[in-house]
Amino acid sequence: MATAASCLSEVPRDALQAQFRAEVLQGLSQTRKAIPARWFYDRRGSELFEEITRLDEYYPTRTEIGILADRQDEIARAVGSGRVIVEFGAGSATKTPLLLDAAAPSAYVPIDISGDFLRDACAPLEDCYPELPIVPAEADFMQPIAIDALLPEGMECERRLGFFPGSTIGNMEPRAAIDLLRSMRETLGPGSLLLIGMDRVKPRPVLEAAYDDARGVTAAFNLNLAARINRELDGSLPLDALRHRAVWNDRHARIEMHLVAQRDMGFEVCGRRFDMEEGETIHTENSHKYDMRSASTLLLGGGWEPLSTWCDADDRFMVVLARAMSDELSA
Ligand code: AVI
Repeated sequence: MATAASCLSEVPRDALQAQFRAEVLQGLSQTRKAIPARWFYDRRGSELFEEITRLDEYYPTRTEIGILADRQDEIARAVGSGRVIVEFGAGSATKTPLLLDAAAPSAYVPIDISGDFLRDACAPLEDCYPELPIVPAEADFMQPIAIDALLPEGMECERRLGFFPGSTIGNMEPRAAIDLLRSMRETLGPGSLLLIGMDRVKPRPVLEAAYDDARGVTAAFNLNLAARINRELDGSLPLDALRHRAVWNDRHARIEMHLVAQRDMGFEVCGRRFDMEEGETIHTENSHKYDMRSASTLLLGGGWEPLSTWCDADDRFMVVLARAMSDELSA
């Protein structure tokens, strides 16, 4: 009885395109040029990211899958069965079934801004879990979402488990991450739990290799953002004169990705002219890494009290289960 297809709200393509344009123009106008990482993910960018997750150097995906698989029984005991699972981002074919098998949910609600990815993610799950109500929501999960309106009758007030794997939280500045965690708490409601993947701080060479692989897939992923600007915003960024750089910033505990100008250059985007000097960069991504204390501080700031943490044997990655705090405690 899979009941896919009721979508909460279409995010109009025009609105998204206008936002892309505004954020690129604003980001390139700053003294330190920067473009939000979420614009990496057009179709080509998403394909390249999938390729990244299979690279030898990129440990997070397979390490998180290993934790979810090895600790399935413990996770099952900790979350209990019969919750509505709300996944933030379209479900991944490898991670989501591990949780669906462990938690035996009453319904599964994947939320993603891209209807295409939602449909691709839901189709195989509908085949594998024919009895499970699957309710995709095409929406921006950065904002609170009224889940009740989507759920089959009688399921509105069931307790929920949020699932946010992949350490995607790390791509946000701490303040934005806290806002997102608060918004998730509102979406999920009182009594809810959150299972979240968080990448751990580790030696610089391991981190820098994960974001600058030998085959150049991450470089292509980074450069695709400039190519996307050229394609969609009538840009003339000289792709051959931009180079990928991934560097560990110890002060902020994050990997930063930049596009570095190899020579002085001028280019246009949407009819506006921009200049870069040789060595100047466009900052394209932050990927924050956490230790136990910083993970816990972030979650508490977002209104979530950590209950359990599972790590791999080498302490590369952690999966944290947290409980929604009451309004008085989290204020
Ligand atoms: C999606 N996100 C968690 C990835 C990360 O590791 O920060 C994005 C990525 N950027 C380069 N490689 C992977």
